[in-house]
Amino acid sequence: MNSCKVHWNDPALFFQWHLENMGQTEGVKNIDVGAVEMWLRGIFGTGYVIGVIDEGTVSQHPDLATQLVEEQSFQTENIIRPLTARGLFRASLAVGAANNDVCGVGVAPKSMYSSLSVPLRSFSSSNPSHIAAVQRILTYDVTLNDVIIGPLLPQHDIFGHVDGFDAALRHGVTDGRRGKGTLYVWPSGDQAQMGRTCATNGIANSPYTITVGALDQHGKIAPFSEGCSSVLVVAPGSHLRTASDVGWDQCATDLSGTDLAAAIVAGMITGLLEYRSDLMWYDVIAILIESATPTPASERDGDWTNNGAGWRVSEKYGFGLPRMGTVLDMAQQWIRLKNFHVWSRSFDLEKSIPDAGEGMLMDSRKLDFLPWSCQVMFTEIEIDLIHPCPAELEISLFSPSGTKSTLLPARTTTSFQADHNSLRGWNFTTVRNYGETCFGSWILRISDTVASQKGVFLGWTLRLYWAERKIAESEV
Ligand SMILES: [Ca+2]
Ligand SMILES: [Ca+2]
Repeated sequence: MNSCKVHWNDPALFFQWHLENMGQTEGVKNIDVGAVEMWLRGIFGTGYVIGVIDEGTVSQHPDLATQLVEEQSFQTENIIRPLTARGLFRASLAVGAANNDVCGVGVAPKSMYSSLSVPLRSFSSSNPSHIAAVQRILTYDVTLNDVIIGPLLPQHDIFGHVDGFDAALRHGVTDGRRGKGTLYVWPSGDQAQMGRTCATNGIANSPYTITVGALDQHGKIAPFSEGCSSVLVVAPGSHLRTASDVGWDQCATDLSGTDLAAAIVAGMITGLLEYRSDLMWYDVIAILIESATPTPASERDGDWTNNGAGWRVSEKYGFGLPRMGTVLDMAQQWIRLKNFHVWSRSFDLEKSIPDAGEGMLMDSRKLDFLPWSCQVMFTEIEIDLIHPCPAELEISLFSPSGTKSTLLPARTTTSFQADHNSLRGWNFTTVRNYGETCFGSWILRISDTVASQKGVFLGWTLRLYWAERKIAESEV
């Protein structure tokens, strides 16, 4: 670590390349979140609490024990001790204690964390008490837990598309953080090599979550990191070093996961909130998007496109890597967005989907009653269809500006749970239309890519989320 600038004695700090990458682990300089830049401005996340969803994250480790807010934690009674330490990794990457001569440092070492425990390994979406447990922790102490880090989940195809999670997240962004909105930071998922994508993860697909993919120390996407049209940003999430309960004062090394990248982003967010406590949840998202940039390695690897508003975006990398120097510079000038709107319209039609054909197109027609000032933040599509094998389907959305979002790629059947024979009320979100005009025709395309099994399309709902942008007085 740059000892000329930061005088902390934590022995692993030097190796925590995600905080400041100088090539110390053979990575590429500046592939980091610029944490030192933030600390040098006197910002450490002071006064904020990050809720960590896991099977329990209470530890006597010195980097964690001092950071826990027990009264804002929720412990499930039947979990005595976590069998996995992932929640501890996440907590220490976000808020691990600094300058205690132990292990490393969190991105926001003066933020605190709460432990929101839920049985993850046994989770079943057909068990109402499991659903209720997740709904409860998503909004537990919602006015006090400012940021929530989501976990990796088994069988996440099913997990998100459950009635009730959307309502819980909406409650969090409406009432959380005393009306400014809880920030939900969610991993995109770690099973890309098994053909999975976050398109089928309903919570990662919510417009109310910040979906994060994982970078390696060279700035390339980690091979396990799932992509989809709702990935917002990427952060370091491969070969990391941080505190856990491997030993009283030890560091765990060589850790990887999109949930760890999400934890790092959560620490960045409390730093941003310390600097600008007045920001609404959607201001935070807009600042992350606008400050993120493609890494040099991603330029050779990504599927970057320019959207209609000139923002570069990729399904693997989202808008790229945000770094705290730029985030704080932008926050200093930021004029708060106002009047967050959700506009929606449903289109019902019962129509069989052509089997193995070109696909069917549905057109929203001109939305000429929307205000001209409407600039999209997120686009959400709710799909209602029945098909014996939804994995044969590919669903894409084309914005009025012509930007394509693959809402659901055609996949191998193994990536879908066997008991899915419909997509009834499934929501897909794309962030790829950020800044584009709402105005014009939105075209949905559904293709059945494999001959034999056929389905029926019942209807869709288009939801546009946007906020009004006030023009700076200096620009008038
Ligand atoms: Ca430490
Ligand atoms: Ca078919």
